[in-house]
Amino acid sequence: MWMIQAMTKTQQFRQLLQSDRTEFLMEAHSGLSAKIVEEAGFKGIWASGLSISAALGVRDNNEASWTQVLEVCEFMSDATTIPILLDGDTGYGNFNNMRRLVHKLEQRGVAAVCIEDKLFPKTNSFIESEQQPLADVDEFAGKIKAAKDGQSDPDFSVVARLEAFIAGWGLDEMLWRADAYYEAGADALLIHSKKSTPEQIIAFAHAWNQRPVDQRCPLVIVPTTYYSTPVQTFEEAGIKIVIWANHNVRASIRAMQETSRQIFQEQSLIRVEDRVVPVKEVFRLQNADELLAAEERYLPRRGESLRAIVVAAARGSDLRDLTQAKPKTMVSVNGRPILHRLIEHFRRERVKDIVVVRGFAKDEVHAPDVTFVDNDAFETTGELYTLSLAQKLLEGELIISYGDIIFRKYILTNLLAEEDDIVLAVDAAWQQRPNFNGLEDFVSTSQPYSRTYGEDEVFLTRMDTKLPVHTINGEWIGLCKTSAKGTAIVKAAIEEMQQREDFRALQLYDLFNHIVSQNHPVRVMFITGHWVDVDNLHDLARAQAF
Ligand code: SPV
Ligand code: MG
Repeated sequence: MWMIQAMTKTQQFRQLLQSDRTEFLMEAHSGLSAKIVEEAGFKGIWASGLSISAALGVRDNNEASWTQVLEVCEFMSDATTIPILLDGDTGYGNFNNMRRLVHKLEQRGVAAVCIEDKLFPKTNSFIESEQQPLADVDEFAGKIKAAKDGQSDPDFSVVARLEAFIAGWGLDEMLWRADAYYEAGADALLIHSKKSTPEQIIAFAHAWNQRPVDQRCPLVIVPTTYYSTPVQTFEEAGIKIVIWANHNVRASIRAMQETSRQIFQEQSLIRVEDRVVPVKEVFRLQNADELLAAEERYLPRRGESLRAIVVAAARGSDLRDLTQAKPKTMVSVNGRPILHRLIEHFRRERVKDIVVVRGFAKDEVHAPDVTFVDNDAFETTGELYTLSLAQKLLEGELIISYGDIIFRKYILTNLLAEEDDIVLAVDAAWQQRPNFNGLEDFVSTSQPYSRTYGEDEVFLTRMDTKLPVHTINGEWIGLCKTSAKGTAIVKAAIEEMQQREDFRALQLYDLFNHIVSQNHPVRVMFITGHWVDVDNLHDLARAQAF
């Protein structure tokens, strides 16, 4: 079987060093700029000391600690798939600091490090360079050796950077040092020059390339000052890698200065908006879509949490003294108010957002993390009016529930699993109810309940407290589930019904009958018992025994 093995970043860097063409590294100083470099098409990144320190707001004098630089490199490495060559200054100390640096860089996915033959703390090569002392050759060679001996990945590269030209020395000093560094194990040499022409580089390359192949390594250059030199010149000189060393930080400084200045002066974003990338581009660079997809996979589904609207405005006067000072939804069943039992059922399922419309003794209706809506006209209005007060909250998947019911958990579970737009839980065993009080929501359905054949096709035809007995197929238990589309149908129905003069007196069965009359199917999910609505002391006794 063929396996295509992706190259490691260290192997990729080696390939750049061994390329038969001149290759290019582009500067980056952060995860964001590194990503931009990769997207532009570069095969490698120069993690510039100048740029990283500038972006951190400090000088290029080892003011940022080596671990702070390492942190930046880690972000850059995480954000990209191409190799990073870190500008490791002087290695942040002696041979011992150097080998520890290599160890940590390997851990963070950095492919190579470049160290320069100066003294810690270093100064940028373009600042008073001729007063900068160079490292002792043997000390620096020892540092290279320690780095090479310290690496665990055989493909990790160490680039030795020669600063003799920068410090005012000539070709001989350069070549002598170059031989020593190569001898110590350097995988490449970075020849630095601050001239505005490439003459020093060309001269060095020319002399270096006279060496037998087994006594020389690839050359790297940084043409910041001799920027007008055509790349072809470097190619002809046999330069392997050209580093564009600081142009992203310089570009961003210009862009940030202009933008800040403009916004400050104009106190407006109007003329700036089109000159900056859209926020969407920021999200794209951050790979925000990947997180959204992962959330789908790993988080409880966002769209799945749904709302319940509990209609609980009625006093429930048949409960007599028990509802003297509080509504029936707050009457305790075995020590806990009915409302609290209901809410617990809801929350255990995916119904997290609970709205309670209260009316009678509203101050006695309480529950944690619930949104309350008040029907202060509860004495003269019906259930539909109560529900309509939560009209604005009618959106998305929804449970509409009475506030005085107790039921077995599976009823809610099964109802939530239904996929129809509007589904009612209907008790087919309604006749086993021990007493009737004239308030039952009886239903007629498209076909009667049957244990033997599927109920998928059973729909509501009518709901009322008064129905001819022979047409009754069950009793609605006060639980209705709607899909987002079903909720919209309910909402529209309420809006239409609000035009009716008798709207304030209407009940929930009027709502369902209206919906049916509009030819919207209302599905029936049959159950047989396992619920109680607490209307009177009789019901309460049954509920306590439940
Ligand atoms: C850097 O980019 O930090 C360098 C290159 O070391 S230079 O600034 O040209 O010295
Ligand atoms: Mg530097």
